[in-house]
Amino acid sequence: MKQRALLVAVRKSRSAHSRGARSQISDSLDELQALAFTAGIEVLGREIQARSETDPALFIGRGKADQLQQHAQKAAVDLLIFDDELSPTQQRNLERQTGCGVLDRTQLILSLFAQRARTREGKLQVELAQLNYLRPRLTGRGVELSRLGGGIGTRGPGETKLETDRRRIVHRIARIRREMDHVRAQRQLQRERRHETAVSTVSLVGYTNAGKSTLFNALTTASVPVAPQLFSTLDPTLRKLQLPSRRPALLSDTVGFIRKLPHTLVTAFRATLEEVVESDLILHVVDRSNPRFLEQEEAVEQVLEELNARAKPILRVYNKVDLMDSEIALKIKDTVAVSALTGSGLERLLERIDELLVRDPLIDCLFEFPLSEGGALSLIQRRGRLLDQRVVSGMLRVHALLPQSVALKLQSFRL
Ligand SMILES: Nc1nc2c(ncn2[C@@H]2O[C@H](COP(=O)(O)OP(=O)(O)OP(=O)(O)O)[C@@H](O)[C@H]2O)c(=O)[nH]1
Ligand SMILES: [Mg+2]
Repeated sequence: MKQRALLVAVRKSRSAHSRGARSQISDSLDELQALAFTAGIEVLGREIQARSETDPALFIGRGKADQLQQHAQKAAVDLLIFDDELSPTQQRNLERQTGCGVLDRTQLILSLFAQRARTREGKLQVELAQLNYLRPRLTGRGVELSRLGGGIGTRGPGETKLETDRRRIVHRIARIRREMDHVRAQRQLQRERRHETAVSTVSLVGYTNAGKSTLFNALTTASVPVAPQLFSTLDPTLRKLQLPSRRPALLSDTVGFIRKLPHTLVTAFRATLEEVVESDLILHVVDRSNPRFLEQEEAVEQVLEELNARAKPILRVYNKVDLMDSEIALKIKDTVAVSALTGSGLERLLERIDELLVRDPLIDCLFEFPLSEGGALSLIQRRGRLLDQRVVSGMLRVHALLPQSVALKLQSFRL
């Protein structure tokens, strides 16, 4: 049977009168509702409480919690879903106070990911995120149960079990980490091999539902599943991209981002997301027809920042322009406007990708090394062309022609 839920949010009353805060909350709740829907949960309504601060024990006010409890009883609500992350204590207190199951946005996203993961790697990553989320929460409960179990120092029956649970989690986390390290090493190896064969890689990133997979299919004639749902893609896929210049390139499709993406997920999906960070070009796909596209862009940029990928060449691709007024679509500058669905703009996009993929061009560089820096010189000899070397006032001065990637490694010695 479908679970029935109410969505709950707190609006900081300091900003109660600003229309911005109101519409921001309602957008965020729209999205939470979409997440719930995707997870197969029926949403019956929303409750927004204005407060100056969230309550440390209940997140919302006690009166509001009582009201929710009555409401839940009348309407047979099973679940309360909070739009912000709850502390373990708040979650427990709320469950006790209202008699409903309580979830926060992070947990909802985590369980959605768990439902979606298909490959072994995807499943491991989600499990890792869940365990990391659970761990501090178990400890919190342990403290409380040990108090129930008697005086300080005595071991309550609950505590023993929790200790074993906790230890089991720690072990499992360590094991998954080892397996993921293995996966990462393998991917790294594959990337290096691609690097050697001078195949450029291009990654699609973007807000969930922006149309990444549709664009991926349109550009590569692959058939990755596409759906009007959040997080339809979790596992990365790689396909050959046919560029106008006929240079070899690979395109990768991957998991979408969302506002308030749980940090544990970003960390857990590192192996997948490294593909993005290490690609030669990032295509940031934006659903330009969404009235909230600017905020979505910003959320994606924040994640890229977290991944240290902001310095990469990024091309913004405004998608779904078929849904827009053609006047406005024409005014879009500095980005490529496309419709992955109708195919309009795709030729121009491929040309732009080609222009931006200057695969590791050679750079003329002048360096100054301390004489002890022998490794740098041998790197230059292996990977570039040494034009001149001489000692100038106790330092080794080197003139060389180097691929950009190598030059970057020695950046701190550049003159
Ligand atoms: N009208 C229109 N719809 C599009 C376009 N591109 C994608 N869509 C639709 O947008 C929805 C989401 O597309 P996907 O390609 O699954 O989006 P995604 O970014 O891969 O989403 P996730 O993998 O869930 O993060 C689907 O219903 C697509 O048919 C477009 O250019 N125009
Ligand atoms: Mg997708």
